[in-house]
Amino acid sequence: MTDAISVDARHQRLQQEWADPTGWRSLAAVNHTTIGKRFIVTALIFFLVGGLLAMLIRAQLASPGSAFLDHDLYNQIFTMHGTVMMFLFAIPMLEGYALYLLPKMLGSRDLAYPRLGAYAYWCYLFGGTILLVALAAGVAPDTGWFMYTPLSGAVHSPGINADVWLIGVTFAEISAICAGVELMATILTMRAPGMSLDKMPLFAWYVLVTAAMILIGFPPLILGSILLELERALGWPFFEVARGGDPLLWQHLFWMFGHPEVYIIFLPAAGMVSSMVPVFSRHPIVGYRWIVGSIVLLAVLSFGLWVHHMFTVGIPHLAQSFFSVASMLVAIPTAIQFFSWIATLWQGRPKFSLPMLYLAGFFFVFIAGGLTGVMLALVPFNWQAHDTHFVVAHLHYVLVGGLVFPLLAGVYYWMPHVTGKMPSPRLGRYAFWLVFLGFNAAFLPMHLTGLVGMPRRIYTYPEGMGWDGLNLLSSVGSFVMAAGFVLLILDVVMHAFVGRRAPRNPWGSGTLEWAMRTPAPSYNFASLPAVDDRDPLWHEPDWPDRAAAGRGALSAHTPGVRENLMVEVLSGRARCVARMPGPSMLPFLAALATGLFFVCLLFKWYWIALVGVVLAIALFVRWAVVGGLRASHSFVRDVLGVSLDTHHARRGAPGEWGVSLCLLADATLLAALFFGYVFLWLVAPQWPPPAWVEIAWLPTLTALGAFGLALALGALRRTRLTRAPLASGLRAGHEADRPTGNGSAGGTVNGAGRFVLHWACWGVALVCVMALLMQAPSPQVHAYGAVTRVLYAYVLLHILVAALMLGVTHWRAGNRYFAASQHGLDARIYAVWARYTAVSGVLVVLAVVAMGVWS
Ligand code: HEM
Ligand SMILES: [Cu+2]
Repeated sequence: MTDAISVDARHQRLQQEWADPTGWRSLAAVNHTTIGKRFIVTALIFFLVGGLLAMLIRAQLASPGSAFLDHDLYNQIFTMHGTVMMFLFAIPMLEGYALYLLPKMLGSRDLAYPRLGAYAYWCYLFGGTILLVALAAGVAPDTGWFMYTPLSGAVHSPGINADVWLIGVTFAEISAICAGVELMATILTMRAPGMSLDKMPLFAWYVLVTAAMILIGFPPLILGSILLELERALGWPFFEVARGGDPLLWQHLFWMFGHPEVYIIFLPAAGMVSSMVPVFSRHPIVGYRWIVGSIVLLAVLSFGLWVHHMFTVGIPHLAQSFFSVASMLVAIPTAIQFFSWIATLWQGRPKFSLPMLYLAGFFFVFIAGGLTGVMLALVPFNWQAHDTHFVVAHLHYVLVGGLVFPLLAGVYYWMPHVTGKMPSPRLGRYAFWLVFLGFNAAFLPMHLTGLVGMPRRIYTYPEGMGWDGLNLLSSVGSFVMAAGFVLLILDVVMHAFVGRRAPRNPWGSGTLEWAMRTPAPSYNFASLPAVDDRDPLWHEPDWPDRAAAGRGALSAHTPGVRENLMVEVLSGRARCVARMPGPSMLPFLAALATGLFFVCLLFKWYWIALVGVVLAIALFVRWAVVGGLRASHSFVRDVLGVSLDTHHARRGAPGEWGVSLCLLADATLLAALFFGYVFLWLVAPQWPPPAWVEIAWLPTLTALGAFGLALALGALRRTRLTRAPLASGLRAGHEADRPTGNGSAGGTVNGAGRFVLHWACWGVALVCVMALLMQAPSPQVHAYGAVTRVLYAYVLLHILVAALMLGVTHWRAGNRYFAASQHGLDARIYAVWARYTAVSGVLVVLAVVAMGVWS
């Protein structure tokens, strides 16, 4: 049956099934190819904005005493340059590449949560727009991209500028967290059959580690932003010394994010390098396992280094030595990767195509940045160079070397994939030399201006400091570099239209993204043949033909249904068939509602903000509840000779992965909050003020009891309030057919009774935590009251969400015949959240009691 229809007919059908809507309905698009491209194009626009701001900076600094920009505007410009480049260009650009490429490299048809990907995109776009509008209105943030308190506090930055940063960036970070969840779940569960973890392309490993780092690295900053906004808007003094706070808490929270951020940017770019080097060496990568080990090590190390950004704030010497040594250790895993790349080139027969030229630029520039990094890790040197242009030079060698050059190599390498056209080697070469020479002319001199004492973030400088010539050179260099970028963009855009038609797999790559027509079809693969090698296209050159002819998994196509294969995490053995959601306006609308919430916060219209929250929740619930498949859709499918269920029926469904990964990020946020609690306790004097501490035993103990009960109750195993036959064998598309044979009374009573107990648990917990929150000391008077209230509010929020999820589970169990409810998936998802809520609730309550008892 599989070969019954022609390759082209199969292509047509699938192309239609998976294509995104057009016209204004394209707002509903969810396909990863579309979302990835949107991310990339939007990030490119932000790069151009950031680059324009850089040009303004360099124009101002070109000569001493320049009056081109005044100090106020200059502050906004360098802050926005850094902010735009880091949050709106670097991270989203890499996410865009990953979202576009990964399913194709993994032999999958889409990402695990197509609609979440769309929501992530809209959050990113709206968050970034808030920042750009503020820039145009002249109220952009102006306290530097790391927003140090107390400068960014209400006293020293009274305007709306700092709020724009806190709110716009947090909005954009929601997008990053969504992308992190999306990418991690996809890599772990959705691959071609047989692709075990150690046969994944290296790029997937890099992105897997990066996604985990996003989930662990971003929450501290999100927390910091929430706290700072609470301080600015409501006067809760987390960072104010006079009222029991500490400005260094901000620095810790910021750099717990900020240092890993550098690796979050570098790793996917290094992943691109690891994808290209073997292709152009015509040799498999040398030391695959070493590379995997080194990126995991790099990720782990990077969470223990943040204090090296704070060597000058007055921390104990022992701590300084520790963080200094740890910082230097990072050179080891980085070097392992470099040696692997060099060894691959050495053993292969390198071919110097255009992308290789850019990779050579990466090698040179990034290593130079790494070396100045080791210099800065030496504490005495750091004291000298801190906050000078030496640091500006270092960070650009690392960022431009470690990110921009690999990215440009990637642009040329994957351009045929996206456009179906080949780039021009000639223009690309000119562009390279302009960018490369311009970059070095711009940033090499900054090492020197820094060493002779030019501080960063000054809008002008007097004549005769010995900085004039070097600064002029920097400025000229940066304009040459800008010309290079313009040429490159022109080249790519032009050749996308008039370029030579690209053959299939033009560079002779071994990975699966090239096993398809170009430009890529909406469904990626007509079927998924098994994979048993790291470079399938080298070892099984007929893989693409087998896929196209339907000689792999999922070749039987049911109209109106998008199917994808889920595999076992380690072995890559086929596990079940995932039914993927199609286009929907809900992600767009939900992001709009989220945006309403954030914009209202910005203008302090708290009542309307509440409307935004309610709207967003309503849309999310609709998204989760109504979009669900009807029970009659579940069926068993024969895949490569094995029969597989749909995903609902098995543990480890996408929904379970989704909540668990969200909770990973959530737990890091709580850990950061505990860090703040303990930090203030240890560092701030008189903390907590003894007169304030009073333990309200009744609600405390009752809350503990309720959480304990929630844990003891266990899962809602029986969620079917009425029984329906397992709908195996039923054909899809009959949503209306209600299973006949109504449930036995036993099932109903059992199920309903369980629900009542769960409801009671959350009801009691809610009342108790509410009481604790109200009784806590005033948040405006002392940081102790403020932190305690934030802790309780955290628990309260989780209880409310648990109740919401319980409501959804309950409703679906009683009213309709949803597949997720039938197979207990709703209950499993709810159980994950409920357990987390109970455990975190216990921890919070105990932490407050502990501090009360101790002091
Ligand atoms: C396109 C070429 C670029 C040029 C000419 C450039 C130039 C500059 C200059 C002169 C400064 C120092 C401003 C000051 O301290 O007064 C700066 C700061 C900065 N740049 Fe760039 N830059 C470029 C690209 C990038 C890229 C690609 C990134 C990141 C991906 C980046 C991230 C930053 C950051 C984070 C700061 C620190 C901002 C702050 O101090 O708050 N830059 N840039
Ligand atoms: Cu760092």
